[in-house]
Amino acid sequence: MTILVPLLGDQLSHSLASLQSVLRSGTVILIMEVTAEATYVRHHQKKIAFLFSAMRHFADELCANGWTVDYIRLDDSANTHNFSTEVARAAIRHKASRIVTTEAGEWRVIDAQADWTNLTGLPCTILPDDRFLTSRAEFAGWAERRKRVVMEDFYRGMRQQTGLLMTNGGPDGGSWNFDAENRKTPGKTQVYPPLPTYEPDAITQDVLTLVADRFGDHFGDLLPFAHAVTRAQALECLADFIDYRLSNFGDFQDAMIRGEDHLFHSELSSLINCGLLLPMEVCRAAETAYRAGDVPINAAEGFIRQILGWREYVRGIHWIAGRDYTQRNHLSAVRDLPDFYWTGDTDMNCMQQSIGATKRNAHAHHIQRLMVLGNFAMLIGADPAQVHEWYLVVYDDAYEWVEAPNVIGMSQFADGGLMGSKPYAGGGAYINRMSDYCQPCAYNVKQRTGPGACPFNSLYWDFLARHRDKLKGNQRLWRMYNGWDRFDPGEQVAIRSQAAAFMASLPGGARGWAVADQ
Ligand code: FAD
Ligand code: DLZ
Ligand code: SF4
Repeated sequence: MTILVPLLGDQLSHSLASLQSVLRSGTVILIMEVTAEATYVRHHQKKIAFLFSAMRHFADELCANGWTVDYIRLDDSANTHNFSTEVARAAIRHKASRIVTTEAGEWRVIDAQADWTNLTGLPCTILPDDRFLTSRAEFAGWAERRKRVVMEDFYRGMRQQTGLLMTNGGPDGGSWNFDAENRKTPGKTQVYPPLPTYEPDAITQDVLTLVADRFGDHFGDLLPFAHAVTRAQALECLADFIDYRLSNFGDFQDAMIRGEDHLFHSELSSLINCGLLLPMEVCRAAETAYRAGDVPINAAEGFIRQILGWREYVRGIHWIAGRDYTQRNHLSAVRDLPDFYWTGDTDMNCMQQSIGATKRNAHAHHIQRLMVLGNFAMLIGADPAQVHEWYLVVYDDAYEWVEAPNVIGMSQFADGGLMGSKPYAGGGAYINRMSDYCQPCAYNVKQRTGPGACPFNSLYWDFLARHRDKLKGNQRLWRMYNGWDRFDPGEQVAIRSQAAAFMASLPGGARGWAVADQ
């Protein structure tokens, strides 16, 4: 009798709970390429190629380590293209006596897993996903004990609990947070180290052909494809980041530069989120570089905070927020997301640069995601559910547990402040301060009204005015409302008319890129 271990595409860790709980003999690991996962939203072509190639390489590694793997390829003729029906088929094929699996990262798949006993008549053990540094229950317990679930409080607790960057019970460098040092703009002569690239091997080549054939009408550029797809390559990417980019990570964390897609970011999110890297090993690598004197504290702390703090925190929020989180719409925003989010066809240079990077790489860095793309969507009042779909489709690190809190919570304020204490709204001045996008733009960033005025400016003030009832009590916004109240009434009318005319001129939506049947 066989134990069947279904393993999902974002669970590619040799230390996975389900693998730890069974013996090699008498176990069959089931890995499934299924159309349902590639099309429940129509993921970026590079995202599908990356994941399928990583899954195939991981299956080979498992076999080399003595496991028996049943790998269902997308083009297998008997493939039923759905996790649950594939589990049922495999249970019969292998005469399984029970199922052991690791909990999925989103409600949709958790519900499917919960039905596997029903479907197969076999006992099914669902183990907690222990690749995070906090369990769901620990986070829920922590959150229950507070009035507000603030990331900074959570992060400090995590530093104490793990001992990361701690000496004698206190934070290394004498402070928990060095953000004040982390808002520099790189000079014109700044050199950006290239990312490691990987020539597609035979496995990846096969996957690229398959994706071009089956998903060639999905958003994004499939080629060139140079992504790491194995554990060994992922470790090389980590080492490369620590050696060449981490030391500048803190200083230029919020910068945006034309034509520079990566700057000093780690580009490790897709590798961590699919399981090829573990969050603790990544944090320890940064800490070790700091202790060796190779990187400054603001870099090591800034980076570790992203993983130990933000990544764990957003996952915790996802689970405590409940099943309807992606339907939340605190600001009652209903506009269709303009179709240039898919085509990049806009004369706003900041949007063009950020959408261009997204299309090329299935990646954009944090400030592009938050202060350009997300900010614009919130300012125009785009439907948060459509914004959520867009982010889930376009980024190769996007899974609902991490994407939804960042989009619905942090970026769109659609959860009314569960996650962030104020909306991340900004005008052109912010983008101009943090980037070199404005100088060649068709719009004038210094202008609020009139032909050629930067749309972010009027949209920003209009957003605040439009939502005054909901936002005026927010302590962190009183300065902005004071600013608005200081404009004379004629200027206020002109700003709001400018914003209204701009919004009326926006192109319609093109949801067909995100979901096939509407
Ligand atoms: P770095 O800048 O090098 O940061 C290091 C690591 O910290 C990242 O690899 C990531 O693991 C972690 N991290 C940093 N910020 C966050 C955060 N806010 N939430 C979770 N982890 C974080 N991240 C995703 O992994 N998947 C998503 O789908 C995703 N969607 C986002 C949507 C919006 C609107 C915003 C504002 C942010 C989103 N993020 C998401 C967070 C962040 O933008 C990406 O993690 C980051 O850009 C990945 O690039 P990097 O690996 O170079 O990150
Ligand atoms: C994103 C994705 C895609 C495109 N395809 C698959 C697949 O064919 N098989 C698979 O196991 N996983 C895939 N994934 C990742 C899953 O959607 C992810 O594991 C679930 O959403 C649970 O988080
Ligand atoms: Fe973006 Fe406005 Fe700057 Fe143009 S001027 S790049 S639209 S912020």
